[in-house]
Amino acid sequence: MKIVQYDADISIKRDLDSGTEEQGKVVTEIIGKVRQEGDAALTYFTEKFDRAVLEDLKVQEEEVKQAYTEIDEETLDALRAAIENIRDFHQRQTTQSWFTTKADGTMLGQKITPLDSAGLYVPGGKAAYPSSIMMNVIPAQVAGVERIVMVSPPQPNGQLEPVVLVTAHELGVEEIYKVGGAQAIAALAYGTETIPKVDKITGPGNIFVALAKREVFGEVDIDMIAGPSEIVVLADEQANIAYIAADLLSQAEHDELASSVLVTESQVLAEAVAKEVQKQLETLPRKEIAQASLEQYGQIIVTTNLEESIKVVNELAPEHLEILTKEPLNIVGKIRHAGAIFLGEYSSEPVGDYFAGTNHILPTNGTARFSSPLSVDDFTKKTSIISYSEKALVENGSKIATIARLEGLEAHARAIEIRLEEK
Ligand code: HSO
Ligand code: ZN
Repeated sequence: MKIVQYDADISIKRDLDSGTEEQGKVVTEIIGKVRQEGDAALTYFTEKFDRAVLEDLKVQEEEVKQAYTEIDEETLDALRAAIENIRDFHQRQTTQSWFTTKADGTMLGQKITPLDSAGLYVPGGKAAYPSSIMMNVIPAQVAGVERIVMVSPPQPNGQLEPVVLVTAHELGVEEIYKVGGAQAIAALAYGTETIPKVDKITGPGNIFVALAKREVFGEVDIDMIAGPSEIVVLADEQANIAYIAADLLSQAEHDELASSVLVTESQVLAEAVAKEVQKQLETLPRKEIAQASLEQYGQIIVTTNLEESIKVVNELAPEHLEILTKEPLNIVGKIRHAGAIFLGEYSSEPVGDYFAGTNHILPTNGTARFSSPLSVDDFTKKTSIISYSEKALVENGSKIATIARLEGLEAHARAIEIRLEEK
């Protein structure tokens, strides 16, 4: 990893793939065909792109039963424990509707309603992470979303990954369709004979999925388009070198575009971590990916003191921040921009990726400046409630009419005044 002295020009922003014109055209065509032909188009594209010939798009109970035979007890135990923790954490995020009254009899309020339905996209193959299924499904369930649907591209034998089916079943998701790519997004957005449309689509996917989500946005809501993973470790001279290296590698292995950064005021620590990363890298199965990520986006930034390190972290606004200093709690209050903050040497980032209960779908690429982790809020909406009393309208009616006429909207003014005349 390269070691650089801090200068004001640092960034972990990356130019992310926003797709070529050609890919955009392909996606528009796929969406058009699904809208016109429904299920027939889904079957056609699944054969073309996934090489799977399907009789039924919907996953049947026997397939779920079969999937259980391929998952061992230990795995099941771990998945169940993670689900419990994630549910527990998200249950604390629920907000209540509220009402307020004034002396003149006015009542105002905000009513919280869950979305009616949500659709989760689960990528195929190795990228079908059970943890990401949990992180999308649980906040929707806690919010009270009644209908939760999953879509995922089948393997050529027409099956979904067993771990996807088992995780879905453990979560209580029963409506699963074997369809992926832009065609799956189109089906969720517009509906087909088999797949009824949903109100919101979430979940990660390849560039075709991302482009399709952008294109259907407005017809339905979508989540943020997540970028590659990022970790920033803020450490002082006493931090454990091997732990820092291991944590930097844990996110570098995600993607060649992932970004792992150490910020420290200790030159000695900086050099030791650079060496240790190299050593630990050698034995990693995903060495090539991690190495490419570190070469392009890995950095060790050396600052002059802790205050400057904190400033750097806020400028980077990372998805994940680990604070490995003597008193991490003293620093939290000074961090303004980060998706998730991990305190102390036992809070390694994978604890949050899988198990602690917090959501691992977090703002990336500097968007922690203005965005939050995926949460129960993302699956609810608010409705304003207004109840004015006669007294309140009589007292305030002329002010309302004045503003209406200021805007040149006479009918607005009269709608108020017609109620005042009789008084
Ligand atoms: N670190 C990723 C989430 C994840 N890690 C899923 C492992 N599986 C989010 O940036
Ligand atoms: Zn991760």
